[in-house]
Amino acid sequence: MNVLPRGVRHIAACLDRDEQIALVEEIRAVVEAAPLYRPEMPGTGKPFSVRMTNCGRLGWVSDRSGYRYQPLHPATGTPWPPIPERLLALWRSVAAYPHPPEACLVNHYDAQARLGLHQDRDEDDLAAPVVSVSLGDACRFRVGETTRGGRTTSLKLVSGDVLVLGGEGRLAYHGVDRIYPGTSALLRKSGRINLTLRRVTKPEPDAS
Ligand code: MD6
Ligand code: FE
Repeated sequence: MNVLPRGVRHIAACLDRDEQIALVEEIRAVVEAAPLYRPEMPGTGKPFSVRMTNCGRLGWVSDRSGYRYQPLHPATGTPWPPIPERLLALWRSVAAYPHPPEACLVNHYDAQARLGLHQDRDEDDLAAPVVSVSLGDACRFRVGETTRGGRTTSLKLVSGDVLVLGGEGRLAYHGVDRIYPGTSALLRKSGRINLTLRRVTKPEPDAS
C-alpha cells in the first residue's frame, strides 16, 4: 500500500459517469473555442508530447522564452473561454480555499504522451491548492517530495479521479509516467484528458 506524501490527496471516483460525460462535453466546447496546441520547452524549443489549452481568465503557456500565465491563446490571440461552472463547483467542494480558481489547464495525452517530473510553481499564490481531474484512459502518476531527486511513489489515476496538491504537498514533484491506452471508453478516441485548476494571483487582502 502506497502512502502519499503529506498534502497530496487522491479522491478516487470523485466524479460519477454522468458527471464525466457532461464535463467532457464542456471541455469539447472549450477546445473548439481554444484549440489544443503543442507547447515547447523553454530554451530548447523541444515540443511537449502533451497537447494543451486552457480555460479561465489566465492560461498557462510554455514556449522558448519560458513558462508563464497569459490572458490570450498563443495561436489564436483570443481570450481563453470561461471555466465551466461544474469545475468551479468542484473547486469549492475540495479546495478548502476561499477564492475561485483563475486558470484551468487542459492537458491531452495520446497513448505515447508523458509528462516529466515537475513542480507547479508559476503561481503567485501558493496558499491555494492545485486541483486536478482525470478523464478517459488511466495513467501512472508519479508524485514525490518537494525536492528533486527525493523519494517518489506512483499511483494509478482513472477517469473520474481527483487529485489535490495542497499545503505541504503544494510543491511536490509530480509527473505522468505513462498512459494505459484503451482503458476507458469515455472519450470518442482513446487518450487521456487532465484538467488542473489553479489560483494564480494573490487575492486582494480584504476580498473574499
Ligand atoms: C496530469 N497533472 O495528471 C498532470 N499538477 O496529467 C499535473 O501536472 C498536476 O495532477 C498539479 C496538481 C495536480 C496535477
Ligand atoms: Fe503539475
